Amino acid sequence: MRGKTARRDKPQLWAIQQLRDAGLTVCPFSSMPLADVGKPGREEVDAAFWAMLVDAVGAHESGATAADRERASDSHAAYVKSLEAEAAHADVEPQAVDRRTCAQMDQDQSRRILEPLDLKHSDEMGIQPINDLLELYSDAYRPLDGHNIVVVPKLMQKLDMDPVKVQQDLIDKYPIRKGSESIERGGVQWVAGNHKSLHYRGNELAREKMWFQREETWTGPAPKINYYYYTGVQWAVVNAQSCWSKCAEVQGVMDKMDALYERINAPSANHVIVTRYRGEVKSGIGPHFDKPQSIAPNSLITILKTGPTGRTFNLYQGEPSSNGSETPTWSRVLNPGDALIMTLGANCATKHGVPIDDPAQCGDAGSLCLRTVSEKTCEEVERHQAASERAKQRARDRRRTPG
Ligand SMILES: O=C(O)CCC(=O)C(=O)O
Repeated sequence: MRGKTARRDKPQLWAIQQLRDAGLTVCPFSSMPLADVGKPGREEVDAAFWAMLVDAVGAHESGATAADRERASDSHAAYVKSLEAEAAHADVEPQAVDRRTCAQMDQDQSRRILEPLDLKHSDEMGIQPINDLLELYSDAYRPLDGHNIVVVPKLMQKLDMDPVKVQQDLIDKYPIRKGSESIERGGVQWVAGNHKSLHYRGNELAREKMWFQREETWTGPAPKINYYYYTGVQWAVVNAQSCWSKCAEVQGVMDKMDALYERINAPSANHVIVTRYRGEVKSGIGPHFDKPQSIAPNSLITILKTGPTGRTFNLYQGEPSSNGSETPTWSRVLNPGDALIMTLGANCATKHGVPIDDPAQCGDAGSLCLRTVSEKTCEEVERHQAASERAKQRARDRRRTPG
């Protein structure tokens, strides 16, 4: 990319993605974090980022003038502003985009991200671990023909884990942060669906969550945060993530799962999201696929079902109908201890969800979802958190003084 030849109004996002894929986390010219390009609804941010890059390169070329440097400085400021506006938007805009448009943008954007990653290859890499699981457990099966997804009934019990006790101990031992209660950075805690940092486009989530990573968070000489990007994730909630060595229940599960992953030659997971679906409320998760931006291409995604009650689990193929509704191609109750394990490729080629059943018919349930995801430095996370806070403050100020 050359400053005077690249068009600043024609973002070449693949070039930025290539730098990120090569392991670069900041722009070598501007020192700004290299953007996670191509997310749905980020066209403005992406365009501002690209313009900043082109101008920054221009300002470093021989013969650059004071005007070139000034332009670079202006576009740097414009990029920072666009990030802040985006962070504010995420919190204050209620239902700005309808679900179907969102789903379509997700699909389109994932295809763009996945093409250069050669997902077919990554799915092929995943065949062996999936076949190994089918061989290890005679009752394991593929729920969808032609996809690298396997269900292993009662995997937790087979590995000497108790899915009911794991969930109950997590509920009994750790605090839950609700509404606008503060989150203890790096502490083991639940975050309620009504917590402000879990709101998605102004709506409460119908489930509760905990986040864990393999390594220490926020401490040590070069602390890192394992970051899993999903639609609606807010920077503030990253503080709720802790190291699983602080939580005997998750540590116990991960010891067993590490050994299993090693046996089937799968890259070990470094990130776990615990979800609780309360029996007394309508709780679940709609059809979705895990967003691939931050997930290691050759890795597995494992969902371990916990809690006292089984819940229906749906797999979907194909596009939603014209009214946006989606019909599952596979639908079955997954019982406590069952595991559903899939390659990133299979995840992206399908959708999955836990339908919002009639609460009268379903009790407390939950899951642990294991992934292998990217990492960010704590400074990067703090920069994003500060920008997001500033933007929220400005949005609040604007609401107080309209016009
Ligand atoms: O809880 C489950 O069974 C599914 C969880 C899930 O799909 C997710 O967290 O993305």
